[in-house]
Amino acid sequence: MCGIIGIVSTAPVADRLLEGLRRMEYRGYDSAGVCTLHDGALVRRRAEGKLANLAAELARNPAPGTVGIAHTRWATHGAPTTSNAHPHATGEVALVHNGIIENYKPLREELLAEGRTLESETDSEVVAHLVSREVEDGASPEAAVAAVLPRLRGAFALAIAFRAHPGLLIGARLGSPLVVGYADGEMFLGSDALALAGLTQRIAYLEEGDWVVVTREGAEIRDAEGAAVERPVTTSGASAAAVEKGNYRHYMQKEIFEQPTVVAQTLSSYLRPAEGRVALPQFDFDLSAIRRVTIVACGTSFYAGMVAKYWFEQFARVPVDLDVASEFRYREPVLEEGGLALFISQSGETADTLAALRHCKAAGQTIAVVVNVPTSSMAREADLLLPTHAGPEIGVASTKAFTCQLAVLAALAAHLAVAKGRLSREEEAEIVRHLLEAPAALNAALDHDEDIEAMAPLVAGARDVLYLGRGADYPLALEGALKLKEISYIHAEGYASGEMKHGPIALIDEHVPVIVLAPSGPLFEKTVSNMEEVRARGGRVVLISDEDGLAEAGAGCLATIAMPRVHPLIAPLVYAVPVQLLAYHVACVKGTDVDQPRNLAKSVTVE
Ligand code: HGA
Repeated sequence: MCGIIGIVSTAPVADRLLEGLRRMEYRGYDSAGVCTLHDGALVRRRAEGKLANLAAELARNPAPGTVGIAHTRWATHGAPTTSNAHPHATGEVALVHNGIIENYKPLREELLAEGRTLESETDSEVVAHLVSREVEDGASPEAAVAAVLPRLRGAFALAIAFRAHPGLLIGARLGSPLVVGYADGEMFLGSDALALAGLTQRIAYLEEGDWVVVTREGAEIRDAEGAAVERPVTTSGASAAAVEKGNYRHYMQKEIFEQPTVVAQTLSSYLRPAEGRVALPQFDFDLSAIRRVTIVACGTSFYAGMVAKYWFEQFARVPVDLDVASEFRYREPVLEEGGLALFISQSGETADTLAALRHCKAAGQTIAVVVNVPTSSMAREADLLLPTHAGPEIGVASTKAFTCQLAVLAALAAHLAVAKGRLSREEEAEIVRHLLEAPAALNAALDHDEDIEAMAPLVAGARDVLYLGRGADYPLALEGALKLKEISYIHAEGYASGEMKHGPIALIDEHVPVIVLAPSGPLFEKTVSNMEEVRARGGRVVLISDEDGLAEAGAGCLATIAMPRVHPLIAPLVYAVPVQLLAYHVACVKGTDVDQPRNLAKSVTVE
């Protein structure tokens, strides 16, 4: 989603603002802009499209100044044009915004009725004018912001610069994340610690409703009531190096190949191999008393949750409800006492998921979160924080975060099962043993990269693709289809193998590749029968299976992809690799923008 950065310094800021935007470009890339304060004026530079266009604009028309704000946009209101790009400015105020001002229409009417001219179609611009109006009427920057914030409904992270006050910026957050960065003689605002990696590691996280006045000397933070508050300054581990592509062509490719390492890293904080035990971080409630689990997430995280539903029910015999976050609150879910509500999100800031979390919290549920950013809003609001240790995920299409989520969820399922008395010590040790095999199995799966690259052209020409899987591999079929849609723009659907005959089979012809995920095991024969139903209708099958599966059913397929033979528990982690690689190589064949696919953005902080 939109990325925000602000710097108050004594040295020129434009280059560093641009550098910060580069680290955040994965969040949004339809336009970008910078505004600095120089010689008593606001100097604004904006450009449509990728950040390179803004860099070129700044090369042509530099933005001098030692104080400034910048933004990379993922449009919600108004087309991705230069005039809709942030910063939005009046003569007095310039502002960048992440979020949605839900009541912008009446505010806009009010401003227009006063004869003010608004230049953009965005919701954000009204905030610049509201603040500006106060300043023009003689209010100080602090008083202007304090007067305007209570009038805004919706979600916002804001950074505001004032023409007549060149030594300060004001930031505010409600619903969208904003951090304050501390350094000697200069201060920063940013959407997250990663945005400020390379500038500072000393970070304070604003709480909901906080706003902050930032000067070169420091920050004065106030809460929603205007009372001065302290927010702890922590040392962020985010490093600029972690946001480099290394020798890889794309972030997504790098992140796919990081999976053995980061899954091992994640597992190491949940498993005690020597004792054959699963261990969770500290928490303060009785896991054995949990009677129902409600899992809520979006996108790829939702599919991780879907795999977890299989595991929780199979191992712990606890009933699981599963919802996409954007639907959850609005269907008035029944949340019984003694329920654990589990939220899964790479960023920990996903607006729909965060709103669902708060809904469950208000309803008295115990809150657990699986997030990749341990300082995120979800992490801070949870009773049980289960971090993944995937490192920064920059590719918009999630890969390593997904497999790390699965690793954590498998550990949680086992732990819950032990707490519930459903798993003996021996069975727990057995699960630990299988989970520990995952990193090596992921490596073995990655060894087939070249085979997958070689067969990608067979899929790249298709208009539609079906993915089939059964049991805990069914969510993988959904995830495979999502990955392909996201980065290659080919229409793809995932189905439970047995469901195909109830409708989607009508789509089958020789032009629709059908990707079948079928590790050998108890469900293999059934899936192969569904595959035969496809073939009997002229359909072309790509079978992803292990040696035994391919020996039994590989003949006559359009292509086969060999996977290591693994225990069914870790099959969803391992089979994530070929569907990720297939989507990746198909996108490369098609020449699409793998890391910044059209219309998408990472860390979806708007509802
Ligand atoms: N509503 C603003 C900001 C969008 C945003 O935060 N996206 O993540 C706009 O459309 O410019």
